[in-house]
Formats: sequence, C-alpha cells, structure tokens
Amino acid sequence: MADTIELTITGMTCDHCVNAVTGALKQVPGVKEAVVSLAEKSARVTGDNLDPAKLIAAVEEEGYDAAAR
Ligand code: 9UX
Repeated sequence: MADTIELTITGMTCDHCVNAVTGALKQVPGVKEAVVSLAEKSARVTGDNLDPAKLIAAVEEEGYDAAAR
C-alpha cells in the first residue's frame, strides 16, 4: 500500500543540506520519492509500507532532526 508521510526537518540551512536529507530518505527501504523543502522545513516521503521511525532515524544519522508532523 502506498504511503505518504510528512516530516518536519530542523537544522537544514542550505541546499546541500536538502540534498543530504533527500538522499538519506531515499535510501530507506520502500521509499519511492522524497521531496524536501528548506523553506518549509519539511519532507514529503512517498513509498510502500513506510516506517516513520526509520525515516526519522535516517535523517538524524545525517545530522538533522526530524519529527512526524
Ligand atoms: Mo553547507 Mo548545509 O555546510 O549544512 S551543507 S549549510
């Protein structure tokens, strides 16, 4: 089943940060698409059988903070 999960991402200050977060999210199993917005401090992740905890952990490993919104 396809899921869409919205996260609030804090700690991003530039487009390189956006790319780092996007890449980290895309490596989580099941993720098909990750759209990260610096201005909105958000990530919209779509995929199958997504585990929000894994998405958050991937962002935190990259050095940013994430929370379900
Ligand atoms: Mo540039 Mo974004 O060092 O952390 S990647 S501000």
